[in-house]
Amino acid sequence: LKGRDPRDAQHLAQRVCGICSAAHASAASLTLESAFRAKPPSNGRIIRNLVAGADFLQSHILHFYLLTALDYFVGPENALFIPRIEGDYRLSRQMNNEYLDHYIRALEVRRKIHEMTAIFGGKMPHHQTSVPGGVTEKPTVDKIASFLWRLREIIDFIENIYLPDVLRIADVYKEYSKIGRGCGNLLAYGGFNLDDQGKEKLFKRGRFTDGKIEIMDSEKITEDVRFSWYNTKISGKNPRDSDTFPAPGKSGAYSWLKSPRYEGKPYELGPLARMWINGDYRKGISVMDRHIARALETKKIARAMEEWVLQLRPGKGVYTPCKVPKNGEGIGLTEAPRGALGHWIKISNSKIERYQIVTPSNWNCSPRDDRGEPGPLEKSLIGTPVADAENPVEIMRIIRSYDPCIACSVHLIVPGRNISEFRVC
Ligand code: NFE
Repeated sequence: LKGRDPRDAQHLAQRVCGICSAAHASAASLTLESAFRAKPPSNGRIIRNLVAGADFLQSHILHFYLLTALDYFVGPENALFIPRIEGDYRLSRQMNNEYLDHYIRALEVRRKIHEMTAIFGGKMPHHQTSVPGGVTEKPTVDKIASFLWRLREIIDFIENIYLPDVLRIADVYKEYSKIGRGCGNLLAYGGFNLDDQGKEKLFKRGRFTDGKIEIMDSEKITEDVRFSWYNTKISGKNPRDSDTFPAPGKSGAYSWLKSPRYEGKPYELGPLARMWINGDYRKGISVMDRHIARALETKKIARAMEEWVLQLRPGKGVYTPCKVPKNGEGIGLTEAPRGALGHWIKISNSKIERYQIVTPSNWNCSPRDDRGEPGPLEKSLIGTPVADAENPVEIMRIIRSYDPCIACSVHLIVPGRNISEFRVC
């Protein structure tokens, strides 16, 4: 991003990821609008919400069926599903077959949701519609109808298949409502603007610590790097002033992630944090609470999208013209499927001088900070009883409850032992 025209940011920043790219488009657009002092008109705001909302739906359904369900049900004996970690799989044969059927249906459901993104965004991933000042796609009656009929089919899947499946798993694997708690602090930037001033949001901004809901002030966010492979001189800075100097092989370091902290403390981000801070779900903090909150959130967003799409006004504007300033700074705080997402920009001579991104998985999977305090996911694992060290299924279930961006590449290694090799095709 450095040295580029700032208006490239939302296209380049989306390439951070193929799953949560729409969230990066939203964050980058908000960041540029804060630097350009621009606001989108209602149609622009709503189309962005619809595209971001579709990204949440596909991502949460992806996570449950394709990334974590195989921690709880047994797939068929073919190369797609084996080798598997052996474990205490408890579903009856009939339930197991139902989950397999739903796993396959989830592929089709995701395809339809990608089509919803494409209606207003041109394609998925890395859509084209979001620009500072609004969007490039105009609403028409055709597009609204196309979006809505797909959405209604998706809502049917969410309410009658996904949510009941999650609740059944939570019932069968009851003790997972007691383990994997982590740091116990929750934080959300808030997301999905419900008015053009950005005052009211579907999910509120805030944090939960020591049993209380508190305000969230982005100035109190810092990034530590004592245990990360980055030059230590950047440690403890706010992302606005921070930088990224790789230091591979740094002594004592064990991660390429930095350690974002709020007032020096680790915070868990994600659907459970959002739903908790919003007052929508406050049962507990555990593996199953994360899954349940994620499924309930999917339903909440889908139902809200049903209202939003009908608020679009064909024939009205989608974009407010704005200019790149010679110098300026901007910040964009929003929500990605995996939690609060922040972008920070500094513009000099109408070019990007500095661009920092702090992703939610970065908070959740962060290594120890400058005070030696572990990140949320690491804390969740410490002290977890593992029945069979050769097949640590408990560890996999805890890690994937966070839906880390690394879910498909979680591998466990034992120091001193050879890394296993698997044939994948
Ligand atoms: Ni790659 Fe992402 C989400 C972001 S990473 S999936 O959601 O930002 O935490």
